[in-house]
Amino acid sequence: MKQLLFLIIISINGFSQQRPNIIYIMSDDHDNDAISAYNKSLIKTPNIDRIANEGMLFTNAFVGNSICSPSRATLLTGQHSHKNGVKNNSTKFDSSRSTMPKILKQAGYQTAVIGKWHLHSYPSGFDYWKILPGQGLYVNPRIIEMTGDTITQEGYATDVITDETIKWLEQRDQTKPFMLLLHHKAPHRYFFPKLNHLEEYHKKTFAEPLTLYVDTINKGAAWNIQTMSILRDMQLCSDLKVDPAYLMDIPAYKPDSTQILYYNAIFRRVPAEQRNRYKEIYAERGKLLQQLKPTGNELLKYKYQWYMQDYLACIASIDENVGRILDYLDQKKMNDNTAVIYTSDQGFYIGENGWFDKRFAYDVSMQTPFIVKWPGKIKAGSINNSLIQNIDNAPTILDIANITIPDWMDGISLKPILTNNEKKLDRKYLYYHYYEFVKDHTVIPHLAVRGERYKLIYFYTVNEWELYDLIADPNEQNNLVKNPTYATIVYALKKELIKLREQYDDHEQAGELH
Ligand code: SGN
Ligand code: CA
Repeated sequence: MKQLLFLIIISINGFSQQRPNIIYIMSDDHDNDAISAYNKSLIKTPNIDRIANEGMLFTNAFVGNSICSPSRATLLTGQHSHKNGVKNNSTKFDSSRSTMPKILKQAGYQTAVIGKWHLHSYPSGFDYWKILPGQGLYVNPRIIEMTGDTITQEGYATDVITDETIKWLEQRDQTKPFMLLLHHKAPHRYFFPKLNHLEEYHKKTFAEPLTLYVDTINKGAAWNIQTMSILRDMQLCSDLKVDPAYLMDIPAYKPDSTQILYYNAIFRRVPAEQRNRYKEIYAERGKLLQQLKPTGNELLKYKYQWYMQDYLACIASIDENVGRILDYLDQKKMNDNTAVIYTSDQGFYIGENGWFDKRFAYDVSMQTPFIVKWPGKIKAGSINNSLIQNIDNAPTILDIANITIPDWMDGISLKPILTNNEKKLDRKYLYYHYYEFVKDHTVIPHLAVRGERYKLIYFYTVNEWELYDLIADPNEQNNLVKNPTYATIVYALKKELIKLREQYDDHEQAGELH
């Protein structure tokens, strides 16, 4: 009897230590406001919402450098950009570094990455990978295989990436737990939807953000220099797919030769049997421009709607494909032992300040969706407002797998709060450092410290500071840095910023902080 009890205890222990599978789904430039679990006014995303309904939704999830390759290097290393070496989109990730997937693989996990990679060196530390070269293509995407060969896979990128993922799930070594990175290309610029979703979304009209028409002049150097304006910088022909034929005779709209090249490159890839229908839908935009010749805010009003129609239709595909993965887990009865994370590489401007793109430490772009389900461990439908950051992703994944987190990672594990929503993270401030200054969007490099209530930003190359009260002014419109009432807050936050730089060993000169 005693022996039987002993055996039962051993097997219960063994079961509880069974290592979970982890599926990390990351899309490219998916803003929180375009997920109905966060915001009901733009789109319904029932499948992404399933993750929230069965798990935990984080309302204060941020990145440390709001741009693609840096965010991906942070996912692999749990480190801020200055430590992992990828500060901008053009730096190659040093694949000899120790990473979260390598550690998992050494511990007996099967590891895979499928989809967008964007780190300029091949994945290492993965048992299996299949990646898009560079930014990737929406239609009939090219795919680099583990042999180094590049093939063309027919179909729409979001579907293709999911098909490939399901194929891998089927053929994986079933005796091992796995960690899979499923990285979508969508809804990244040039926001190209699948035809059935465009059919639906081009008829819709979307609520405008409060700050769509704000005057961004006289708000400081960074606001003046940026080229993120939907009105000025988003291209009718390449971004909004208006046939150049409609634009050539109107000087205000006339596309340059590069934009025409982009337009032709986009449509060349579209299957011949669908091309006419796409063109027919997009011709409505061209006809309207020819007829009304809108300019200024009137033009912005239309461009915003067209942008949202395309962007949100891309997200409809993502949501559908998230549903396919969740259904697969259900069918294979893998739900109970699989943690699923849904996130993006950062937030994205969808009309706030009249902008698109990201990069800034303002909340719209510094924020990212972060939703996790892990049945039996995370209480269904929980919401958590701790300040979390993408440096936490790698430590969290390791901790979910019961693997010790190396001390060189900057982030902390979220497992204690995932498994107990009553717990609070012991963290009051987040560190932010954006570096890249390129002709795409010309955002001035900056440092920032984000607390629960206030955010201090330092555009150090032009020596300009900004302070925002995130409760009184959540849209970050009123820079309080010169207001004497806030002098002590500015002083305290500067100290916090210096402390964070010391804590994370960011010793590179960045203006005059003291
Ligand atoms: C491209 C886009 C930019 C975008 C960067 C970075 N221009 O250059 O709008 O900011 O990628 O995106 S495009 O005309 O080529 O589409 S990121 O996701 O890789 O950071
Ligand atoms: Ca991105």
